[in-house]
Amino acid sequence: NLKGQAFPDGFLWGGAVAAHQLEGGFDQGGKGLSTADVMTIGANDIPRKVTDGIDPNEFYPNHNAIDFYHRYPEDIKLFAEMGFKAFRTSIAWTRIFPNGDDEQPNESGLKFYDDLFDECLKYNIQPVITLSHFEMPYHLVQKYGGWRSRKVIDFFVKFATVVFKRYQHKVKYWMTFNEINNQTDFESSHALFTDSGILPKSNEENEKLMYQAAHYELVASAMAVKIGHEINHDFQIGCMIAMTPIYPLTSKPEDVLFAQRAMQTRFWFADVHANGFYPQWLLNHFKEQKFNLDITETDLRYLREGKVDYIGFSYYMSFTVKDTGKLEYNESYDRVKNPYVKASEWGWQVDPVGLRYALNWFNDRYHLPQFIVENGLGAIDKKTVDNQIHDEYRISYMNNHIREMKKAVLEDGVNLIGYTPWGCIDLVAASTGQMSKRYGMIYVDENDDGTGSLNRYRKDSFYWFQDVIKHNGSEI
Ligand code: P53
Repeated sequence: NLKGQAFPDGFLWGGAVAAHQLEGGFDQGGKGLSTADVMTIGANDIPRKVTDGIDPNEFYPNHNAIDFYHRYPEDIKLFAEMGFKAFRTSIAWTRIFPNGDDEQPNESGLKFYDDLFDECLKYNIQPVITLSHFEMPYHLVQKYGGWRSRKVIDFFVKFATVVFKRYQHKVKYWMTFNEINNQTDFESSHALFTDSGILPKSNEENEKLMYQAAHYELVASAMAVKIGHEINHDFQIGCMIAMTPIYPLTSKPEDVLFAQRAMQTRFWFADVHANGFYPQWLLNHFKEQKFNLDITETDLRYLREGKVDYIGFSYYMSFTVKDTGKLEYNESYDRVKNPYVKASEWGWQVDPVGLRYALNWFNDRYHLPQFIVENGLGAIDKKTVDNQIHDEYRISYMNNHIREMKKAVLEDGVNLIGYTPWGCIDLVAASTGQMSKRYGMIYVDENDDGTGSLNRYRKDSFYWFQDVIKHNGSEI
């Protein structure tokens, strides 16, 4: 029983968001069009469309999102009231380099983040910054084909260098690419687009596209880590991995072996980030598939020299697989239902114990500090006539996850920096573009079609989390 025991001093309790999912102001302050700006709204089983530029007959939920661009002082004040020590957001690349290949950065975009970070620091809230969170300049997609192109490495590194220099006294914790390993699901409708700005053509092989793009991103990430450390030795620059442990359905050896290969396939990205080299099974796979990827000796040197300082990861759910008679894991087809866990309304398998498993798995594999930079339950909330939101399902989800995380830290000895649950304020969902798939502890009065007052309300989970932070987790 760990009740009464607190988390280590300085533990970073907070919340997480991403620029395109809450800022809005998509064409303000000189911002360029991003990949997130050309995605329409979808629903649970209706994929979002990606349009070539803006179609006036479509609705793009990210254009105005929850208008954080104008309302951030009010929102950060609410975060401070909850007791946040950290606030994870991303920098919209298109605010800094509207086209991605511009000569000079856009001063008004740089100024926006200066003001935003100052506002956080005013309340002793540390900004935790992702450089690329599911968006890139749309111009880089049109002109260079997104991360298909090696040229994009230079554009990204230039962007990273500019913001590292500019915010070196305001930001200590950074991450390079959000959920870089989501594109493992290379046949899904959007993983390649949101991670890499790639819309595969019919004559292209998605798997090869994915490995090439991921390689360029990993090189860009390593270069950024190296440059970042030169700019400020105190920087902590991490990767960001979507951690979904993959279990074998049974103890049948073939199930277990397949689950292991599935984990290797989904998490080799973290191997490269943290170890600085490719695992041999994957190099063998490239050879066997005759991918002939563009991987140079210089690239490999960068990977060795730009290893990450910590493992940042999201945790929402676990996956399960069973033997398919082959060892190659295909995420789009090979997942099965786990009979021991329940799923959310969006089909995400809720599994708090899997979080403790994940923390131990990462710890054994990399021996690095970890940072849970996303966790949470997407659910439909009801606001009562007197503006209350009784989201006990969310409280119970977070409570159960924090309890497992606490065992990992206090009993298993995992070095965990902090916990920033996802969408601490309601925002536009990444997968569906909906407002109604809510994660927040702060309710935003906005509907899927963008209508609503945009007023903010404290949910029951707001007061609950405020209490968790106040006691540094000792009551859980
Ligand atoms: P939404 C898939 C699986 C796990 C996490 O997701 C994922 C995704 C992609 O949707 O994304 C992360 O909003 C991501 C956030 C996102 C959040 O999880 O689709 O880093 O941008 O909003 C929740 O319910």
